[in-house]
Amino acid sequence: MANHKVNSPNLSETTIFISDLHLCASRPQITEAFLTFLNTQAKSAHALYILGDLFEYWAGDDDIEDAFNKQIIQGFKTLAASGVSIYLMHGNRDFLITDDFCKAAGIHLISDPTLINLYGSTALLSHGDELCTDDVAYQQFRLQVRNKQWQSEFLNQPLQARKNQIEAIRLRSEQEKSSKSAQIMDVNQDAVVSLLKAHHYPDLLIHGHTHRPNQHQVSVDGKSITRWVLGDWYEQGSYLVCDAFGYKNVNLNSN
Ligand code: LP5
Ligand code: MN
Repeated sequence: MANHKVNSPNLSETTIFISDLHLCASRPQITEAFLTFLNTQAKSAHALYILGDLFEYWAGDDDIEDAFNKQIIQGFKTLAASGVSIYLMHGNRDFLITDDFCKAAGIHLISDPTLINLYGSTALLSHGDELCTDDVAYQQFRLQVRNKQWQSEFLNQPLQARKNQIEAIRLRSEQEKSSKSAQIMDVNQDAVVSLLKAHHYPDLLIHGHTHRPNQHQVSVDGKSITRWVLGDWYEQGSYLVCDAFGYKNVNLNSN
């Protein structure tokens, strides 16, 4: 584990970060792994942060009655009832999640970005898609679908009609991604630096979205800031666990 500055830490506490689970009924193995994770590793944590893209996509909170979604909600509810604080940030797939889902699941919705105190260090949390500024087509799409007026018109349509449109956008997104370079779909360094400056040089930036789990050192005005990129849950689950002594990445299969 890396060393970190510590102010009056609770030595036994841990905080877990995950993102990009892309949960859906058609990937039962990862669903099973996630529900087991909630019932084991997450249960022994003080807090669980989900930094976006919990679901493959979210068409609106009127979908909380769906059997698959109910199963996930129940998993969170049980975890929250055991005393773990659960925080959820929107990703580019599930930004339509609102209070109904969060209340049912016992989750606190947090903004992107959110700055937290992590055992004496400052950690800035983000999904990460907004940092991919070279992906101009995506940023234009993002601007459109994050518009509140657009969202309320979209949500006025029947649930199945919304799902059909999202499936069509998903196909288009996959087609377009296949002709975008890896560099275009990564974070832009200037965007990272601007964000870190705007948030007064936190010790740590934790984000997901790019599915390129890694630890980078970013130099900003003479300060060295760690940028931690979380992995996705397509092949196997992984999570970042932090305590007063530092942080480490854990892959579920190698437990
Ligand atoms: O998710 P990921 O990592 O595979 O790809 C993202 C970007 N793609 C997306 C699209 C989502 O995957 C699917 C939509 C989510 C559902 C949200 C619900 C509400 C919206 C309903 C819309 C009808 O986010 C991808 C990035 C990639 O990350 C890497 O950063 O490249 O971006 C794209 O591929 C977007 C295309 O480049 C542009 C798509 C234009 C589509 C325009 C259709 C017309 C507009 C309809 C109304 C908005
Ligand atoms: Mn994403």
